[in-house]
Amino acid sequence: MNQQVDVKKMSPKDFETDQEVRWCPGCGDYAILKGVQMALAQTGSRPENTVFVSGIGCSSRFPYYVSTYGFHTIHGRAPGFATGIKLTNPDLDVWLVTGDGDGLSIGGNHMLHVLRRNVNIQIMLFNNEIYGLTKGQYSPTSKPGLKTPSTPLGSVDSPLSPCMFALGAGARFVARGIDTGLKELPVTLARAKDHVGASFVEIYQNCIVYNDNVFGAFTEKKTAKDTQLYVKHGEKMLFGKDVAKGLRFNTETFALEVVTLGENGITEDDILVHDETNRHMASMLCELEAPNFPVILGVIYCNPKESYEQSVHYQLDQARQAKKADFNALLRAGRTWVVE
Ligand SMILES: Cc1ncc(C[n+]2csc(CCOP(=O)(O)OP(=O)(O)O)c2C)c(N)n1
Ligand code: SF4
Repeated sequence: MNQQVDVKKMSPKDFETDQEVRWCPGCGDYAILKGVQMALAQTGSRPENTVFVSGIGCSSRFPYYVSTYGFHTIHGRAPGFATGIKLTNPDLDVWLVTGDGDGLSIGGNHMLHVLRRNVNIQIMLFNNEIYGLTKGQYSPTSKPGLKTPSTPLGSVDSPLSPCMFALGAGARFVARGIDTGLKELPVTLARAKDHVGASFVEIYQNCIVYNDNVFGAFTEKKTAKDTQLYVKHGEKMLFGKDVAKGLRFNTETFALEVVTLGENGITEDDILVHDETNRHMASMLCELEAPNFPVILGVIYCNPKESYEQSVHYQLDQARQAKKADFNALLRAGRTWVVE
């Protein structure tokens, strides 16, 4: 007879480990860790069913600090490991942790393919616009002009937008959060976990040592309401201290613009409603930058389709059903040689 066993309700503390945390005091990674532990508890995750996979970097030390299974793998290659884990055991909940250097420079190619294939995993890309672990070289997301040991005269590179990259690669779930946004981040991560297919979440993370306050233009608490817009499906894209500003689509410039309610005849009817299934809208939202626009946070795009491992296992099942396996026939098939 089957015995009913009570499953213990997990709290964020249950996902803590006894490992010595090796991040600098004040690093944004601490807050993200907390946000992830909150999300795991909220979504009823089970440690024995959850795996964290990372590459190399400060952010990639993450698996040591969550009490689940974990793999600290090789530079930029976490997507390959995560794909293998998910394919062999689709019941596991797989999270991938990477940095802007790990995931978009050395691992850019791997990131592209895990998104294009739509492997059902959660990808968190901690964007601090710098290589933290290797002591502050510029990264693919660094702002032009940034002076670092590898760009002593200032970077002349055009930076990459992680969310635009994800959309371009075919991602069906694209979201954004901030390390300190502990009210919203667990909600966004819970949505990522629910999504079937690759979910890409860019998290702005402050590296206090090598790129401190690089996101200050929109993370300052005092001005956050005027510089951040947390989008929700089906809701008007309004923001600002008095919720009097909003985003409107300008049909002449074919672009989004910030308007103020009550000015020049603007009413709530002019303000766009967020439709997370609209890819065109998502790409316009991802491109908005401070200080002229609010930075868009939350679930920007969500439009599920069959995941990679679902397609692979379906194909295998079909192949198994279509043919009767005959091991002896297989052994005798083709040419054989007799060694004398
Ligand atoms: C093959 C290889 N090349 C280079 C390095 C050196 N390296 C270690 S971490 C890292 C980048 C880390 O930057 P990022 O991914 O942005 O993570 P952060 O440390 O900022 O969290 C590099 C280049 C390495 N370990 N292995
Ligand atoms: S170097 Fe930067 S990213 Fe790395 S632990 Fe220190 S503050 Fe965090």
